[in-house]
Amino acid sequence: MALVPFLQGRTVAVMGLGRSGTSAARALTESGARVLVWDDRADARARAQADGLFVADLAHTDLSGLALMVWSPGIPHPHPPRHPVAERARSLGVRLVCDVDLLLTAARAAQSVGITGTNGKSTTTTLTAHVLAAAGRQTAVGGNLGTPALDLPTLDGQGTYVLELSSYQLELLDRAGFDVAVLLNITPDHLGRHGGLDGYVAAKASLFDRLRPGGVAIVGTDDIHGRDIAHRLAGKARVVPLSVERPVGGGVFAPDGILTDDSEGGARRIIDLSALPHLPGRHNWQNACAAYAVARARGIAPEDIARAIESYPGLAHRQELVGRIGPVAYVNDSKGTNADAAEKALLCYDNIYWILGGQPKEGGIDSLAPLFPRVRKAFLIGDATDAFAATLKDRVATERCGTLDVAVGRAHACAQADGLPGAVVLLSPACASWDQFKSFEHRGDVFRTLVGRLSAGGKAA
Ligand code: UMA
Repeated sequence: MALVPFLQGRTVAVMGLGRSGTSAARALTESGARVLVWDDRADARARAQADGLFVADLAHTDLSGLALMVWSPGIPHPHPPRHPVAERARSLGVRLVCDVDLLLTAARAAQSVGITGTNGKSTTTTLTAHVLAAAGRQTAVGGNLGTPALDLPTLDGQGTYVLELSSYQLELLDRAGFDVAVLLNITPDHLGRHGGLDGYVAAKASLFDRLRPGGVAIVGTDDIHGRDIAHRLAGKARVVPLSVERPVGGGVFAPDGILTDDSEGGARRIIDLSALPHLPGRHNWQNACAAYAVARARGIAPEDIARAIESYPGLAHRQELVGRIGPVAYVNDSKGTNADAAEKALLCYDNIYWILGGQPKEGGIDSLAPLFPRVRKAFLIGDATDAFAATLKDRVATERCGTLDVAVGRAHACAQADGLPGAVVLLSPACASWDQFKSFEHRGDVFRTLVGRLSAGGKAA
């Protein structure tokens, strides 16, 4: 746990008692602050009270003398529906910050890398941390990824925080500074929360307002927003542009899968990414370019970075290769909870035995139609079955399987019978998991177990 000594003896409020709020309340209490907590849910308040925290209704309690309010990133605040506690805090001049701001304000001596973007944040964050750690650097990795910032250790000047940052967290930064800031890409997301696309882009771009003097801005330039931001930063900070569509002068790029570094005068081929099983697909080439650029900015030699990228084990539930039986690969992409994410996986393979379905998302899978020719057969599960069957009708052979165990068994049987080269049984559901599972992690774990049983010669269902 990181301590926040600058708030010792001060009164601090914590709004929201999920992962980040609970972690912040613990760290602040440990740091000697007087902590008031609140959550709009009664069960969360009851848990906090049982844990010995001081629960106070922040909409009505006296907030005078409050040093700041730690706001949980997931609670909407500036845009409708406006949150009454945020309104009240602002009217009283109380700063709203998230846990990341407290961590980086408290641990100023440490180096910090902030990574954002609509897609690819988690892979880039873990890959970056893997490369730094492989080079013997002390690192702590967390943020939006799952480990709340204040659950990380306090690092000194030798250490580096590698933090995945959501647009929600970026809006709640005040004094945090970054030595390296990465923006991977921007496509429309969370628009309601940010009052539209402009608000979302502004939240993402605000990361670069927090660059420390001498800091490095690493910017994906394959979308118009990234190109604009890189253009605006030119001359104000050292900018390393990234692309997986074309060579970019002064940047790091991999349009053909060969990671090439032109950031230090003269293009230099570093590593062939197309052969790496744990970083499949063009989107992962961009993640690798970003991690490479961060590591170079931290002074790690290109050869060492290349070796570390090669040894990256990949992230669970994101195109995770969980088994091979005969000619067939079994890939767990349970994190593919919407069509955009599933598209990334479908693009990587031919001869796909596709397991999909669950709790449907708006828009369904219509946008994936151009990729349907890659699918040999679709195996449908969960609540989305009827809707997806209608979309796939007359375009892809489909089986209604109901549950994941049945789908894995059927997909396995079909793939093995066909024996096609490069065949993949792919769980990339394009749906949330909550109709049949606790979480996408749970769904992916079940898939892994079922494939394990098949590998051992058993049956999935
Ligand atoms: N709550 C209220 N009032 C409200 C809404 C919520 O009191 O009006 C309370 C809830 O009852 C709950 C708490 O707020 O107790 C939840 O807070 P939260 O939504 O910020 O969730 P945390 O559990 O603290 O998790 C947050 C991030 N969640 C979000 O930003 C939605 C996690 O990112 C992050 O891993 C975690 O902090 C640790 O840093 C998740 C996420 O979905 C992965 N992020 C979004 C994304 O990636 O798209 C941005």
